[in-house]
Amino acid sequence: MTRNDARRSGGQEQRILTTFRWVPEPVRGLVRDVRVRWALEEAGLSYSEHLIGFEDQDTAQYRHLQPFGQVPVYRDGELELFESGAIVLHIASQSAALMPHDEAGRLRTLTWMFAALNTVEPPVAMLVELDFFSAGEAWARERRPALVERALKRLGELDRELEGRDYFAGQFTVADILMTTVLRYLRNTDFVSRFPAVDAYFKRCNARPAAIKALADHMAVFDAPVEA
Ligand SMILES: N[C@@H](CCC(=O)N[C@@H](CS)C(=O)NCC(=O)O)C(=O)O
Repeated sequence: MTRNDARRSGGQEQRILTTFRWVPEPVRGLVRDVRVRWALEEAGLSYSEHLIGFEDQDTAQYRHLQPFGQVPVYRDGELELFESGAIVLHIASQSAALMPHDEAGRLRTLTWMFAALNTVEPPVAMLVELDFFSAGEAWARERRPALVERALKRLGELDRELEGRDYFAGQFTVADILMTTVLRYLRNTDFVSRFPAVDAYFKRCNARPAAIKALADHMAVFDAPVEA
């Protein structure tokens, strides 16, 4: 539920998601605020948006909230958080829809959250950043095959892991939000579709109503007139 939905219901928002009001077309849908929106939708928690521009990233006020000048930033009442993983973990701690109650299930979920952010995201992000920002460079053409190989290796490992199960931690959890948004970075390639279990998983997660709503709300920001 975004600011506009909340306004319609007359709500006063204590949760505020800060993200960019504009990003270039090729990265729309990939900005990490989508993770937070998705987690909030799954948890049924309403929030409002605070939109910033690139010119705000280096202000002392913003660096106080986000030391690296990045998005997303999230406020929940008095609590200010940065790092999308930490933010969705906080949201998951408020909802059984995102995190099992039992300790073994919670630890399985944490393990797969770290796997998404620490083991799968780096090789995928390296390849995608190269394709987005350096595609025409001679050095990038030389470097790319090794990065492709690394990303495909990870996808193969995920594929084996997903055989015979729908989600990484037994049931749908916040770890699947992180993993799906990482896999989405590869949307300009056919890599995900080469691995049947990963492909089915990716489609299964993206088909969730909360995922669809989160992405639509993220994209709606770029259609809105820019406020003076
Ligand atoms: N590890 C951080 C990464 C945040 C990040 O890279 N955000 C991007 C948008 S998805 C950003 O703000 N890029 C602009 C910049 O780094 O200056 C997180 O997960 O929150």
